Amino acid sequence: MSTPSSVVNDYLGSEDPTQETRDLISSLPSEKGWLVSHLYQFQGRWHTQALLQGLLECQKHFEAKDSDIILVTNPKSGTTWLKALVFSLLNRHKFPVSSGNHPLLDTNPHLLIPFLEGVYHEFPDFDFSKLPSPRLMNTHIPLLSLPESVKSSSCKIVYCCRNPKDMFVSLWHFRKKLAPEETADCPIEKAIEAFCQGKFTSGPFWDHVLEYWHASLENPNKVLFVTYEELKKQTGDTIKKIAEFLGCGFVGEEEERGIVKLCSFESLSSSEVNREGKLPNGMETKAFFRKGDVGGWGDTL
Ligand code: PAP
Repeated sequence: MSTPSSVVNDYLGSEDPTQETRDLISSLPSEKGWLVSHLYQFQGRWHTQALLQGLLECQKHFEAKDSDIILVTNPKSGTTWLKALVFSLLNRHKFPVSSGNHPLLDTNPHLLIPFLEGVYHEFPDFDFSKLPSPRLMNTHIPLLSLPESVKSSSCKIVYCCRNPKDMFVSLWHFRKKLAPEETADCPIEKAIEAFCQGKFTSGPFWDHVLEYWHASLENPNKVLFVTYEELKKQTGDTIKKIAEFLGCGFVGEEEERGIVKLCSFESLSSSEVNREGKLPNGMETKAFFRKGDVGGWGDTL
């Protein structure tokens, strides 16, 4: 059985990198991490060893199609929620939200939508070309490190940003919940300092956000920029905005209300699969649901 720290190792800090990654990693700047034991700087951004390994495989092998949809976030910025929302939106005719047997009722959103660099890390030979069209995927990869085909194709990117204070607190609790032994004694002051220096998965924060923000201004048909806070305040309107951007047709009032309810924090976090389930790597699904608040960072440190 996986222990909490081995789960984190599976997810974030591979024990067994390929020779190519080992050679590359040995040449990169590295820092002792606060989330995992070490972070590595590649193309100016910080990565865990495992996700860097996945990123390199992704850069080498992923071929984007014009019909692809890629959800991009900094970690702990609404990934799980956005996955649930866009999955329900795209599949609303195949799986009507009010049908009572929707996949989200018994499957964690992370199992419905592949995490690009995570899959490439765990299964470097995974054949993405076999996924049904339109392929829906997610990533934390910074814009400048995306595979070339993502940039040159007409695939669509939905980017979700969150207030960095809430994001940091969420990441801090996520780490604490999983308590990797090697970083358990890192005080929060040190973690905040490291976070502000951009030292976390896919950091620095503002580089990640601003690159996608500028891309959304330069190419609004390719990149849509939304925020966690906007999603919280106006979930229905934001779903409609995403639907329009993805060209997936008119969303009726009832459908919209059904998606909002099905994907709400209360609904997702209370289902059995998200209270007691585990991902294949052993990570508990409840680790992705804590408070789901806006601006709660000050109360929860
Ligand atoms: P990931 O990037 O590792 O996949 P992600 O889903 O972005 O994680 O982050 C989890 C955060 O989203 C948690 O925030 P918190 O720690 O501040 O509470 C989690 O509670 C929140 N979250 C998950 N699902 C929802 C939802 N349906 N609505 C609102 N917030 C949600």
